Amino acid sequence: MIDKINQLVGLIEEFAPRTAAEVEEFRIKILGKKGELNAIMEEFKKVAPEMKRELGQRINQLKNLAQERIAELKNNLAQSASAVSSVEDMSRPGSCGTLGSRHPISIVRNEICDIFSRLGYTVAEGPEIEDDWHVFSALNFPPEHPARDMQDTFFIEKNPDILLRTHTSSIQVRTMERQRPPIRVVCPGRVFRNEAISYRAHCIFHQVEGLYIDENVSFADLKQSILYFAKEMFGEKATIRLRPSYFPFTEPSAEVDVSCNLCGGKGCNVCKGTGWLEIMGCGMVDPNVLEANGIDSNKYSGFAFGMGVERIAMLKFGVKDLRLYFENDVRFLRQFDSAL
Ligand code: 2U9
Repeated sequence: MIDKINQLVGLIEEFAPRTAAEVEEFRIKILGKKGELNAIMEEFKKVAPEMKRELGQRINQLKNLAQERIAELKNNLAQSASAVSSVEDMSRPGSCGTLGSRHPISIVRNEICDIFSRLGYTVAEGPEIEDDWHVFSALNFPPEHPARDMQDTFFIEKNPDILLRTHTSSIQVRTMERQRPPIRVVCPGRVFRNEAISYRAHCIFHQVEGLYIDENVSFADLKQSILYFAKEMFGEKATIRLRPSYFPFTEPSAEVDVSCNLCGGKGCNVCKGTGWLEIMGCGMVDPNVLEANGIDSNKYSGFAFGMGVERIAMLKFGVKDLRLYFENDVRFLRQFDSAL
């Protein structure tokens, strides 16, 4: 009997099944009603009393070993089965990371550039750290102009000729350096001004400016281009009005208002009862600017315009506080998914 027990211990220890079915078959063979263990128990009844104690312990050990080994084998096979199926099941749907949404400023900047692209404009970009010539002098700013003041512009302390651009007009200046007319370009980018931060002002904001230079470009061309832009951006019903203004780089200059798309021009709290919303500035390029950039002002004329992207996005999406654009709170950003 002791030989039979030792033989079964060896069998259990060496058993190496490949499937759960083989384990179950083995369990029945050892622990089942008609299995090896019960056969031993039958024989045990006939054992002499002085042998019972030692043999009883050996049988118990055999039973525990069989139960533990079978449980262990079942568990191992179940684990490797799930690992294999997750690697091999190529039909399982892929896991998809959560998608972000485009920032409202990017959405509106792209839309502005797309609208002017449809009128034949190309898009140009340029450096954020600029020099005095490209930001001020080439644009007809006199040396004593207040925009050059430290109160308005961020200068590099060691070299006051180097500064953060206050408008993207410097890109148009760089375009004129490389390209002869006809020039038709829109210039998006970040600009920097020494402003206190509030719901309606920030020291960093985004602009898109445009420049069109060719022979016989007129104020009528400017007005019609801006009207096309307004209708594309705010809807077919949009109309515009121009109010006289002043910029060093354009003459004549104007501020552009679009009819309020909320009240349809009747007057509401968004347009402060006027029926109009200011969207941009524009004008005919000052002949001094053309000449400073090597373009013959007797042969060529041009118009330019500039707008703040935050302002257009505020009007389009009804954003009331400009600081929201810079906080990157996902609850704010997620609202623009559908605008993609
Ligand atoms: C060149 C010549 C002329 C660009 C222009 C404006 C009018 C304008 C403001 C709108 C709101 C800036 O973001 S804002 O504060 N811009 O009103 N910008 S004309 O004129 C140019 C540019 C380049 C060579």
